[in-house]
Amino acid sequence: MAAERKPVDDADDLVRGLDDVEELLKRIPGAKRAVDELHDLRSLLVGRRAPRVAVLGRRGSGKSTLGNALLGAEVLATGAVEDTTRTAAWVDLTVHGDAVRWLDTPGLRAGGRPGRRAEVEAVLRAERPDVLVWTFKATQVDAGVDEDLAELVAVRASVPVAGAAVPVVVVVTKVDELAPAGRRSPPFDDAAHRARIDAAVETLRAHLARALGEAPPVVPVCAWQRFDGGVRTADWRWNVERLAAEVHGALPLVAQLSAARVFERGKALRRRLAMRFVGGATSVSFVVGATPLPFADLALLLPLQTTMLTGVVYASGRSWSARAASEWLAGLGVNVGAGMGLREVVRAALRWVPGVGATVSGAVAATGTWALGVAAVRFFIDGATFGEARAAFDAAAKDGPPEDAGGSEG
Ligand SMILES: Nc1nc2c(ncn2[C@@H]2O[C@H](COP(=O)(O)OP(=O)(O)OP(=O)(O)O)[C@@H](O)[C@H]2O)c(=O)[nH]1
Ligand SMILES: [Mg+2]
Repeated sequence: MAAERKPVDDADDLVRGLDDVEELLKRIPGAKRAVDELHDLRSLLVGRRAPRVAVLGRRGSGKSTLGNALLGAEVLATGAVEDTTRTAAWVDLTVHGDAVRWLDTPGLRAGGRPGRRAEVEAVLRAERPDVLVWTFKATQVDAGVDEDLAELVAVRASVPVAGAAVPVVVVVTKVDELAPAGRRSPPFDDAAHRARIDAAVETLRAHLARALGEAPPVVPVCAWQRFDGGVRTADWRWNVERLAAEVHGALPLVAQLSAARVFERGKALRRRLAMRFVGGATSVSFVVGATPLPFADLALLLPLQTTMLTGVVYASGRSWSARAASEWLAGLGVNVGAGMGLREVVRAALRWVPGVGATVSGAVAATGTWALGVAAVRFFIDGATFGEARAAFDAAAKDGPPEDAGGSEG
């Protein structure tokens, strides 16, 4: 388990390498953006931790089912009888080889349980969630909603402020129940049904704007799945990708890599995060490569490219080692010796980029990083073959990175 959570084989080495890059960047006037980018990549990979997601809402509104839908596994108890979840406690869940900390709460507004909100607030105060996910049943977005909204405002206010109030993502659950009779399963492309879903979202948006004075994302979903003995036998999930994207977007950088892995319908997120590593490493490589000696040399590109490749592989949901890296490069046709560390492997790959000698220019450094990153994304994220990844490398090495390869895009 501990080994699984380590970002790379030789994490200490990598951190020292990134420190060296930062030292260099700090001596270069005008490299502030590159320093920020480097910090972001570092937070994403080296600083990575499990996301903390808290799900709240009325009894029986589908909170536990929603957790199972996002994670794609039967990890939380659900039930037709209201009040299935009885206690609020953070739990560590392991799904798809990564960890997430989840707070599944008992329904608020439980008649006869006036102390329940205080319990939930105490748990939220003790450990701050990264995001509050608040569920409203599709058939309950209007009548009686004021009480839910008052609870949302009060509970959110109980979460310690960290720079800003904790972000909220609002979910309209069980949208299948809005369907005209007899058409309840996805894809919900019936126009009348879609109009009802849109109307429920708009109604809730208006209430939220009034109660919160801001406009959190509101995502309609169907979350229902059936598992028999741990095996999924029915899947009515609809729009869960959107929800995964909204929750992911609300997370701090340090929680984004694990979240992209644990959200089962998160393929688009995984690709975007992988490209963020590639774009960020490319733009920092440019600055490093453009710096005249004696400060910069090829070795400084290695921690950057190692961070990038490790980030791409992790985003794809796999784990990574020097051995896996050399096997991958060998598969692409790069000659790497057996038993090399990850940095040596990356160094070997770099020699393969046209124009790389003892020193490199900014453009060559950026191109080498970009081409390696693009090949890794094609292979690990898109599932391309070695031949296709090699072709992507060659094309990227020929064309160089696009103008806007810089990382901080959404
Ligand atoms: N048709 C349909 N049923 C759903 C959906 N989501 C949840 N349910 C059902 O609604 C019931 C309650 O779901 P839970 O996930 O247990 O709700 P909860 O909010 O966790 O409930 P408590 O823990 O009791 O507060 C269960 O029977 C679920 O199968 C959905 O999207 N569609
Ligand atoms: Mg529950």
